[in-house]
Amino acid sequence: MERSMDIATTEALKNAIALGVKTAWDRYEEQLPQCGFGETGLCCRNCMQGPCRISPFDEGPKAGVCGATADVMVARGILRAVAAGTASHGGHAKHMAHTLLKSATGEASDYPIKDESKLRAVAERIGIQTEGRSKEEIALEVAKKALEDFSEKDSPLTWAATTVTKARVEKFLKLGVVPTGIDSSVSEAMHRSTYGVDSDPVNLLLGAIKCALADYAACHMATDIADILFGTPSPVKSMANLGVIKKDTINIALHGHNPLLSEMVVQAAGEPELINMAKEAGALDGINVVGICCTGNEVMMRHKIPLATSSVSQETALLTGAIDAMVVDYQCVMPGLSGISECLHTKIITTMPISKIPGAVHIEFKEKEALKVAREIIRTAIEAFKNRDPNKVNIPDASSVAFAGFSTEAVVQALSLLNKEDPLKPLIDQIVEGNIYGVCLFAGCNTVKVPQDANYLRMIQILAKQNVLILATGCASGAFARHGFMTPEATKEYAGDGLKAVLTAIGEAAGLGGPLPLVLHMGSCVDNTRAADVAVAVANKLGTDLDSLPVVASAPEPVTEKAIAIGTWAVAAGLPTHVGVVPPVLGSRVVTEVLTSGVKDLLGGYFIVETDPEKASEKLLNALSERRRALGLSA
Ligand code: BF8
Repeated sequence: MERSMDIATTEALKNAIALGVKTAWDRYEEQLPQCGFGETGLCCRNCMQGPCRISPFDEGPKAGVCGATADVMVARGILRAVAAGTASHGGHAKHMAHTLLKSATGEASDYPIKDESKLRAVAERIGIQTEGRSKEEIALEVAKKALEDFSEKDSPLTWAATTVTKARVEKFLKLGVVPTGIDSSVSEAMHRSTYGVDSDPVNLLLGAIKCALADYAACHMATDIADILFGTPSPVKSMANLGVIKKDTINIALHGHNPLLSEMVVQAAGEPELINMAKEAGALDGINVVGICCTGNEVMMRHKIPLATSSVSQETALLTGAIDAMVVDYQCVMPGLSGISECLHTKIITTMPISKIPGAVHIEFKEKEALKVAREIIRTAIEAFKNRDPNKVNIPDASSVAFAGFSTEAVVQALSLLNKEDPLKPLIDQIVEGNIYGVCLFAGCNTVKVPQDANYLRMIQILAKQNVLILATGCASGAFARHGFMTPEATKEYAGDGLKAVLTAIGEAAGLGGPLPLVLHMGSCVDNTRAADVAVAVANKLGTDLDSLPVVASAPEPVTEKAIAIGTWAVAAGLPTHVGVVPPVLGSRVVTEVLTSGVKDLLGGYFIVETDPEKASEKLLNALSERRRALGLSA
């Protein structure tokens, strides 16, 4: 099978052969054939009487030692995956909340509040008095309220209850799936899925929905606080793909998720003293910071930092031989990076106490001296550069322009150019008239199981032609960015006439002299909540709920447990949600049926599992058409 649709990635993978190292694709091939029990969710290791496996065929065991059936095993597996995703986003959000608290009390002076109007908007939304108060006073209360959302409360999570429609909250209350703590939801999920607790598959799936709503709250909180501390993104022009790595510079790749670290490295990399030090070491063009995965999206949105690569191809950045330091925090950082760095001069720098890699240098990140740590990281990169072997440098000459920075606020701002008093009206009008047939949010990862980007590329071409407005986050953004889909030129080439007219009208009103890009880059994976905010605002304005809007979501090449958590909350929010890789659920008819259809009656959203990108596009278009018809719009 082809590994990637991207020429730069394909080119860089040739360096792996020259260097004699393995990448994710090689390791995947060594794993084949993968375990059928695991693939279908029919393997349980939740106790030491196991592992137990259930035969999908007539012959063979139909229950584990404890009596757990296929339905129980699969439902428990999904719940645990959602819990792991929620723990990850929760850890990220809690880290942000603690830093906001320290910023407010003056204990973390490297983190001043950059966006006071966002702080005030968030505070007002969650019921905190803002009038006549300093930003530090407000921030302190916002941070405390955020931290309260982690343990068990006697009321719904603030960051969930204040950010979805009222009708959704009522629905969640009725179903008993309202989370009252982010961390406590994770612990409840682990409790109810352990040996001999919840053995009702439908109840377990309701547990997964409850935990996923805690994930949503964590994601929203992470985005809110990132904007408060670092500024709410607005449109910027940047570049994407391996060609952004430069030969004559110190190249520092920022990889992971939390902007607390990457913001500091970007800031320190601009300091004249360090730039001079880099030049003295022989890097004539100074210091070049590039991004990978979600932290890459964060710094791209706020600082135009180019995105080198993402997700499954993260190792290719090292294969260029020109990355001097890869600085990581947590999540989606492959342990395999370390093996590749061993035969290069590259330093992998871990920074978080909970995320270390053997073979890496550990420079621990501390909020109280964040800039100092960032400077040390840069000095380490400069030292590493001195050992760079020019014979091993081979940077693919491929990169694309990519516009990013479409936060909710930026989208509303762009729409306000068409109608200052009522910015959402033009969006709603265009949906009603059919110039925008619907909206699709692309999210999630790249996987070894699909030629990298293949599903994204096919689906966007079909959907955009049918006038579907495309939003993207996470590594979906990376996929579209490196193939040039985040440009006005892509709008001209691929958008249907209606969509092209709308994007052109907004782009021209914004003084771009042409259309907005075909794909609106809304940020990292936690920033999926930015897209949710736009949908909630439209639903509130129309006095309706999310499950009646022509909005769908797609993760065409998903990988992580975080993607499962996000997909589950997208379904809970009422969205038809496509996944392009079959999750480990096929071993249970009940779970498969509930997730792909039964849940629709309860929440309006449901999963569409479809590995063929053309059929997936068709199914998403059908879902949009069903909603348009129900609203009395042309379908
Ligand atoms: O959180 S899209 S591979 S980087 S999980 Fe990871 Fe998937 Fe990328 Fe960001 Ni999201």
